[in-house]
Amino acid sequence: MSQAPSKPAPPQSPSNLDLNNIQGDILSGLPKKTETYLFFQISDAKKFRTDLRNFIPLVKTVAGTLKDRDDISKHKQGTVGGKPPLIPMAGVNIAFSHFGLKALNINDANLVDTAFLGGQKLDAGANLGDKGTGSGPSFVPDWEEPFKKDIHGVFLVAGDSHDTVNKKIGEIKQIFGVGGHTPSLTEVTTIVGDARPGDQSAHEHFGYLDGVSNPQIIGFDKNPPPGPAPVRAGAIILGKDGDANKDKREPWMVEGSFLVFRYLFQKVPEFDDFVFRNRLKGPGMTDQQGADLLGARLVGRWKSGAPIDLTPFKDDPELGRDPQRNNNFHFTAEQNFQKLCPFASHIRKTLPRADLESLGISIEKNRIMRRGVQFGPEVTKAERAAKKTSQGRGLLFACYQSSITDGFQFIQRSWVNNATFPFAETTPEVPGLDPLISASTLTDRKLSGIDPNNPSTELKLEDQWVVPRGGEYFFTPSIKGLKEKIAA
Ligand code: N7H
Repeated sequence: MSQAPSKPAPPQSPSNLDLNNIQGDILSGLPKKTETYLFFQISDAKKFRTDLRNFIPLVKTVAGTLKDRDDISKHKQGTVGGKPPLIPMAGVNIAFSHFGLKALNINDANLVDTAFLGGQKLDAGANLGDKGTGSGPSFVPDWEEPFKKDIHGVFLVAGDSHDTVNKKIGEIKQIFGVGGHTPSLTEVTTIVGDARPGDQSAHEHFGYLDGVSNPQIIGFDKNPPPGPAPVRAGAIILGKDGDANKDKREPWMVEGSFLVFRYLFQKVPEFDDFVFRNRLKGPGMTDQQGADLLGARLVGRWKSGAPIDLTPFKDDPELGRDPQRNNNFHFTAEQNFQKLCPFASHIRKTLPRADLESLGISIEKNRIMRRGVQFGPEVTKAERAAKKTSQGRGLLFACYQSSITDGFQFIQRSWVNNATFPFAETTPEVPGLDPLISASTLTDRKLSGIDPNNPSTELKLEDQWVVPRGGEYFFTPSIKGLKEKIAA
């Protein structure tokens, strides 16, 4: 499904974005039932550039992705009765780390972002709070071995099935001579993510609907549903209005975006056990309802996706699947209070909405476009019975932004890992830490607001149920950037 150059160009987006120039995953999300991340090192820079020229036509742009999505919905509409078989389809994107650009002798100083220029290994200890040994520049995170190496780049290949994706990966490997006598890159590691089976396909491994809230881009997203204010394109795309470093960008940087990748393992049976043991209790509430209520208060949404700010005590699956309503809340009804939604719940920590906006603080620059996929098998009976994980599973977390220091890094360091955010001095209780993704290296891990009737009661976080085991910061260039700089 690579893009044929002869296709008529779709109309330009009114936000002045060239949809044939921007890689597809950034704004429209490559359609996927499965996605492979192939991480590589460049072994022969000169040959890599030549090979890259042959690879560029495979890259799926936003225009190509929108066309794929349109084909998928027409295919679904045209099917009478039952679920139609999926259209064979693969989408390819590519991104480079600072170390990859360096290996290609490209000066990337005007990308400006200190997190990107230092790399995620360096950031992991001091700014993200990952476990590890040593300190400062000699910090070694407690990650899987391949991620301790310098990774130069990554191919993202998403598609309907392993067959289609693997065929596309075969094509890519052939272009770069992998397996032959003169490869221009070496594979560091390959990770396969898969949507979960059946009715859990859009849910992450703890069971919560994912991909509900992402920034709406002014001029690109037509008729944005009610919810957080749409953002200018430059919050996500470099060189556009809303990119704080717009004036510094060189032509090859424009219409690119920073990609953060995190290899996050989830301890599902342990999380479920914790939630059950600490379940909330109330008149007429079953044990399972009490556990579901606690889980919903940790996340800020029920498993159906329904936000607890709108339906605090009972799940409402219809609300959960209604895009016109499921994001239409701002935490305004309870400024400085957490009866409806705990300050430290995952979604309030990672997008505090009116908690900041009501103080006149814009959160546009902190928005990230999330594009994760699950990995690993379903929890087995044996794991459930033992209340202990024995097989690796979790989230291949990915997000795009025009600044990692204002986006992912800021959210993790200044909000998630900060017990006094949002602003404890204006709130009656100390919020505490994000129960899902705050760093295990922090002491006194706890949060308040769990019991709606006694918001000051604190819950101790006994474990870290999301364990970072790798990652890197990348830059996803435009097609022009690939052609005119990286492959030039
Ligand atoms: Fe989160 N989860 O299943 O509980 N996340 N997240 N996340 N997350 C969100 O809105 C989850 C992680 C954000 O706009 C939902 O799509 C899990 C990291 C942001 O209202 C659920 C992991 C970071 C939002 C989860 C994980 C973020 C968000 C609600 C790791 C960044 C949007 C559904 C394994 C530092 C907030 C939805 C908004 C939503 C879960 C990781 C950030 C259910 C399991 C590392 C910005």
